[in-house]
Amino acid sequence: MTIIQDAVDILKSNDRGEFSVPTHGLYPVQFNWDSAFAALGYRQFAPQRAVREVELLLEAQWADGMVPHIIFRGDHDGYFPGPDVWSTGQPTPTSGITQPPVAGSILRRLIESGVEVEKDRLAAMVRRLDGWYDWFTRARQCEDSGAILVIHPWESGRDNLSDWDPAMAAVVPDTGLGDYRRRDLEHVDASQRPTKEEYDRYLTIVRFGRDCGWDQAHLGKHSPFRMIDPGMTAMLLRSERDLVWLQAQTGQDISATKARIKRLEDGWRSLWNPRVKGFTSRNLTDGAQTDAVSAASFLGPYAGMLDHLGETLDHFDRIASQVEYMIPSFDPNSEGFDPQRYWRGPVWHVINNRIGLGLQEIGELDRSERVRRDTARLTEKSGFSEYFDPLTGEGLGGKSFTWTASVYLDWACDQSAVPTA
Ligand code: 9WN
Repeated sequence: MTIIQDAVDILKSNDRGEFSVPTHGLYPVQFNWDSAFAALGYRQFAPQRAVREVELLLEAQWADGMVPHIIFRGDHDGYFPGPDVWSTGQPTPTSGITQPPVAGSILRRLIESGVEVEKDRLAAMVRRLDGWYDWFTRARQCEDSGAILVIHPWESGRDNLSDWDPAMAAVVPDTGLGDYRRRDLEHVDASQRPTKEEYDRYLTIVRFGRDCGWDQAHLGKHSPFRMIDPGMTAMLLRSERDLVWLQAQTGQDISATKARIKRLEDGWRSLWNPRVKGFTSRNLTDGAQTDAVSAASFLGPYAGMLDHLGETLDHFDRIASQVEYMIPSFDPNSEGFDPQRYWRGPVWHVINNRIGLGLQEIGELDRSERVRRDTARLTEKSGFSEYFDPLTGEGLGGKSFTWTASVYLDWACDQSAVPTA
């Protein structure tokens, strides 16, 4: 009971009224997919607060349909890069890129579990989701394959994944960046965060976006970093399927969504890498496919895609026999695996949650239970850290994390112990 109470307390302490912060200090702003996961947690004890979290996130939508990755609300002074660096010119300042679109899938979960939302209000949210997903087809979809690309590592939500290394090495750091003060290192040990070389390149890509006035179609074609991402492709595909459900609830037309789903299914299939026998990323600039499995390689079932399931589960079992806690963000057998550095190996509750749900839905119950139990054990051993070492279970990065608490409450812990609203 006390761990459950701790999770609730963390959500309450990171609540800023109508939006939540991922954690106090390190991330004092609203983040896109963090907010979606926050709603999962609020659902348990404040269902209407959960709805408002998703609604406010969607209200930051740009005129072109994009829902940005950061919305600078409230006191955001401690976050770098701030609104002046992004310089997007939005009425409420935002970053200029997006993040994995899990908000719609979580909105469906709210409604399906009985949270009541007035019909017109829900319909407005569903239209915004439709606009966002349609934006992906215009600004982030590969014309030939239908897969989804990211134009900045931050867009993927998996910032310093080893997959991005070759494409990042090709980004020539802007010589005019000058000295800048990284605020993240005031909160987290440098050994657990991206390096200075990576930050220089992150900021170089931001400058490129700013210099083209955040013309999203231009960025999709010319950003110095363009990686086709199985994570983004799978999460968008799942969101589109959940959008069909939401559109049906609100009497909206589903035909365009259905057509987009077909393209995305082809896109997911195009990421199959026969050398690795897994779904991997690809550099759009030179066509090179990444020869390593990452946690996103296991998102097929979540996206409703069962192609090459046997080979995918073989990788799952191999990795499961190598680590104490599933699922490392990057294959422990691959060069570039680092169990402590951010997205290069650590376990993240949110990714476990999505993969675990997918496995459960297709009846892979032993494997989904392994993921769920490992997620719970991590928190029961090391609390509500941002991410965890898959070998030792040590909690890493920021502490008192909103999405870690949410996933624990909504899915990982013994559900019969959670008090309902
Ligand atoms: C940059 C907030 C965000 C998450 C991302 C995670 C990390 C930001 C950062 O924190 O990214 O976007 O400053 O490192 O990688 O997934 O949404 O929790």
